[in-house]
Amino acid sequence: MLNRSSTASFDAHCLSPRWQEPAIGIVHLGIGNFHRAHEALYTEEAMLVQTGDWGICGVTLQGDVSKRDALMAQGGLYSVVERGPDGVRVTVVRSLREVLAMPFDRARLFELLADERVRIVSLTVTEKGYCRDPQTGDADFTHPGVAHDLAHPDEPGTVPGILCAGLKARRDAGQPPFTVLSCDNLSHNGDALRQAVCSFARRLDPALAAWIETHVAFPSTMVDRIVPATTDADREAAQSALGVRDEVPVPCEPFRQWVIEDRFPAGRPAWETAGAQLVDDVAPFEIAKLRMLNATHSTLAYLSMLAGFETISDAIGHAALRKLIHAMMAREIAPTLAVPASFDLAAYRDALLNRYANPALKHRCAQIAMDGSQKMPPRILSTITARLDAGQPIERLALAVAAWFTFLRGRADDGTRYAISDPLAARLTRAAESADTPEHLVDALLAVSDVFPAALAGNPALREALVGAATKLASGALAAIEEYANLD
Ligand code: CS2
Repeated sequence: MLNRSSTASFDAHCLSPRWQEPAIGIVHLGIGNFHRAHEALYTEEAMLVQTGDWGICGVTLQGDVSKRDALMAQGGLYSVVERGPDGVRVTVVRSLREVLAMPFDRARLFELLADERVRIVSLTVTEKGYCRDPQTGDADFTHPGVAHDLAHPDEPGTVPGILCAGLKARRDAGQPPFTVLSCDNLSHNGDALRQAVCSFARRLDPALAAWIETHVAFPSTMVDRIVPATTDADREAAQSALGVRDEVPVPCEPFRQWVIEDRFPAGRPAWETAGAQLVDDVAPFEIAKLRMLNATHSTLAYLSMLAGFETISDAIGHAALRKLIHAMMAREIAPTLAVPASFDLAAYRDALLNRYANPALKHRCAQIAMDGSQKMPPRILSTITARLDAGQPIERLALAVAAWFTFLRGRADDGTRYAISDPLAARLTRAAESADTPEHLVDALLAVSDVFPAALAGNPALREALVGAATKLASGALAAIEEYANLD
């Protein structure tokens, strides 16, 4: 099994023999596959160019002791299995030094958050992990976890609660705060997190909220790498390359990108040496990625769940679906994006289509289809709103939303049943299952105000486009794909 004391067999798969074990300087909340194939790798590469104590302590917030135990049994080591059209490359990553599982390891987490040597707390907790009220952007005070953390601020379990408790410890000890770095797919992710944390702190201790507002940096980032769930094929690929067993490898595509707003008062790894782009304003990159990549990913996922394509590469291999996705980006999404002149949107679009076609990745549509209530607003509804405001057509985008609605009935066109995984699953499936016509389906789901703000839900052009698309989908996704691929 991989471990830190016997690297001989897999030395050739480490990035460099010149590795010095760093002390922990980053606590990362949400130690899923994405972080391990992205920030942890950038951080390792950066430390190889410029030494520094930027070891990572990863935290799982779901009480997943099996993940902690599997990683700790390997001393935090794991391999990244990069799968490209031309083959597989396996790299052992060493920057992860410790793994904790909340709530079991709370004392150790708070010891680290209070420790001045921890200068960054980063996050990949997915959209729902922010516990935001979708209407106001403040922490959602009706969320049971948030209510618990307000009543028991010393035993927090949510992101706003944990960050406030950690920042309070710094302030009370007269120490500088850590920088808080969101790496999730939210629009303006730094500002969104700052608002959730400060609104939570205001309820608890207004002076703490004021201190956070003045002293804590929440830079925004755009993160990009397609990272599926681990399968046995990845364990086998790692073992055959390394000669030892890795129980927790991470598969990913060769491509990766990280654009970071450069505001780190307490310092940061030299991530730019590993290819990260440090910029003054991330917004154009972030919005382009959400609206082009994540939006078309979700569209492919919902249409595929209905039509029966298992992976993104299967879906994009279907000629009409590829044509539809190309047109959706070219005709409906790209024209809404204000990007710098140097950002070539046509090249970006074509590169995305090539990344989707990677046959080695096996990115399952069911994985992307999760949490639609959290994903649709920033990925697709933002573009729909911009186009409706400008009086522009939205047919293809409406097909994407109608595909999500139809997906929420819980069965594919061939009758296969699947589960809906979403924080709003109960409400969404009740609405979808009770509808007996496309009109009812659209009306029942437009009424979910956590997803559709009143102004959007009441827009007649949106309703008409959704009813049209839902009607087509009712007679089969493949036929709807053909028809929408050939729109003028
Ligand atoms: C995907 C993303 O699962 C999803 O919803 O759209 O995880 C996507 O693979 C990444 O954002 C790519 O950077």
